[in-house]
Amino acid sequence: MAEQENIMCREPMPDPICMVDNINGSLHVNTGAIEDLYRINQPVVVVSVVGLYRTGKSYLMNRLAGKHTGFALGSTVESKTKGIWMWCVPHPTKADHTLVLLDTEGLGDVGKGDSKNDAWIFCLAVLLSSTLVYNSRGTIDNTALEKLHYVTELAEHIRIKSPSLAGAEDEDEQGDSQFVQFFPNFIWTVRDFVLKLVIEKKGQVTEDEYLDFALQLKKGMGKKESNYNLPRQCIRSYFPTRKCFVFPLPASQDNMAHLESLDERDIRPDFLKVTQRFCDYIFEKSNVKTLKGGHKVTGRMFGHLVRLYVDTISSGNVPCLENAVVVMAQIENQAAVQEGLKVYQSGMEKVKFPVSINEIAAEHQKLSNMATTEFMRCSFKDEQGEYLRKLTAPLRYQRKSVMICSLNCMKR
Ligand SMILES: Nc1nc2c(ncn2[C@@H]2O[C@H](COP(=O)(O)OP(=O)(O)OP(=O)(O)O)[C@@H](O)[C@H]2O)c(=O)[nH]1
Ligand SMILES: [Mg+2]
Repeated sequence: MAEQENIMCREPMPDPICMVDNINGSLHVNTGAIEDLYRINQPVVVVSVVGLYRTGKSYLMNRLAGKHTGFALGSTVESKTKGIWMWCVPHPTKADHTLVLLDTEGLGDVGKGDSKNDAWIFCLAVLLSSTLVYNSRGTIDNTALEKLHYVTELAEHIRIKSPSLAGAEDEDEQGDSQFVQFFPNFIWTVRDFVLKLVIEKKGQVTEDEYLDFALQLKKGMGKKESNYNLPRQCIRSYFPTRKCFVFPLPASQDNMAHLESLDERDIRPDFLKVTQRFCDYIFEKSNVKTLKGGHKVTGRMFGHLVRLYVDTISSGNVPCLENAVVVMAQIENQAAVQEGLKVYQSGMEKVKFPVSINEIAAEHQKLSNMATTEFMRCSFKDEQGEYLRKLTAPLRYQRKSVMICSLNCMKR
């Protein structure tokens, strides 16, 4: 396992890979990407970017990867990124962690015109990431917030508890009031911001104050007020933290069309400064992805999680956080049993027979303890001890057979 853990350090993924294909409005996992994830045993920090198409999302993600190229940009008006692309890189500041960058298909593409499909892409980004970056151009005005209507639809697209697991007393848990406990941190990146950060009543404000100002609610209960307030209320109540970065234009008009290949000297220093602050913030503050209950997600588990959520959505069902924990626990605990058995077996293979009955009994005990420790390290939520029994039963059987083996060897 230690050797596998180093895979990301020795062989970082050289290029992004498509993780979720979007074919004719239906989502499918790309097995190659999932297999890449299965090989990562490090905890993952997952950062995804969402937002309207052609707003510089892929460019920003490349910056987070510390590269000029990677996620494909394209310089025409047509949308470029399709589905969800993934890039796993060693975390720049957290040793033994992998940073998973998810670049998503632009929302609101007129050529596609499928807002239901857009809503699922948005929903997947929310479900999968530990930090969600919402990217837009211009200003955070009412139009920008109306375009973020996907956030108001999340309550229809995500369940906390499975209907079969929820009792009557859990009805409250079915609502969106619990989202904040499980949702990613939220960052709004505003691109090509050319105004001054000044608010009439407050004077100069910070980027975060600007976002808070844009998210202020209107008084009144009328339809107009509630339409205005809904996306703002959702952003305020669903995400545990909010942060805003405003980016100036990155280069002169002439250079904008080939931004990707521009020399760093031709990028405006004030753009580079914000980009640096943005990247530093993500590297420092983005947490390891966790499941409901707080269990840390490794690359391997993340692969299972992607498969589970995408399969659920493509089969017409609503993804459920509680179900995900149950499924993850089954997969991880089964693997934990195997890891435990491996520890026992590799230890026993080193014993040089013949050995006395007492010695083999002591060795069995020592290796069983090591196997159990390994199981405990890898397993989670084995509350009824179901999987621990799947380890201890074969170990008991092993005890008998090594004792017999020892006796036979001694007789010879
Ligand atoms: N004006 C401006 N252009 C940018 C910025 N960042 C990138 N671009 C350019 O805008 C175009 C689109 O950038 P992408 O990063 O591909 O945008 P996207 O949001 O990923 O686009 P889709 O994948 O189609 O949704 C490219 O030509 C980029 O070079 C920016 O901050 N401002
Ligand atoms: Mg893109």
